[in-house]
Amino acid sequence: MNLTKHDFNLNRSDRESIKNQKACTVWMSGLSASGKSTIANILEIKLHAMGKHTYIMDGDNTRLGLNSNLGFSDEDRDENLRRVAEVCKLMNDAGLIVICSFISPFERNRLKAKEILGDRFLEFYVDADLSTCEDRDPKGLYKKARSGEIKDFTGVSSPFEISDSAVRLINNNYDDLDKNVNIIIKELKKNNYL
Ligand code: ADX
Repeated sequence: MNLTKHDFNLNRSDRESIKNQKACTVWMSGLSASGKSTIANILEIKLHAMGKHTYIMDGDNTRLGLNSNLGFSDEDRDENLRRVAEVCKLMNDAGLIVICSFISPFERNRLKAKEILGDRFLEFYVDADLSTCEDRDPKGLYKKARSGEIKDFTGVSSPFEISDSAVRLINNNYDDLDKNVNIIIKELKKNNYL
């Protein structure tokens, strides 16, 4: 390929040290409307209040920009998540704590992200019942998927493979949100990221 990695003088730990933090990627998988982005939002507010420099990567947002050429076929989801993981790697290299909210439906997607991010990858599965997600249906997408207006919709016409290796966050009720954010913070502490 005629490419050689260039090593610059400053590295991740230099960048981390001026921020007094340790970079990692909190990766949340789960059905659409399971609460991933809501948890990401609360988590970011808490980490920010602790003086940590964070960034949220979210499915809808990245698909409106970086990944606007991708749809929801299995291959496009693979590419969507590969690119996202590479961006997380860059942000970790920049010293940031990244919070990801992506359906990431296939085991191979999470394994690939882990392969790209190494031991800085912390995986969580936001577990809300399909019926709960469908009742919430904040964007009306489940309704469209059931009527056939949207194809390949996760949980309806496209599969979701539950992760065995992730920390499970049961998120069926409003009351679960704070509890789940605290579980993530506990995991971050346990792994010496906080
Ligand atoms: S992933 O499968 O590639 O990880 P991602 O998290 O980026 O998905 O995007 C999911 C978001 O796209 C959903 O929250 C929903 O708002 C929207 N969306 C639109 N079409 C679909 C679809 N067919 N399946 C799942 N989500 C969809």
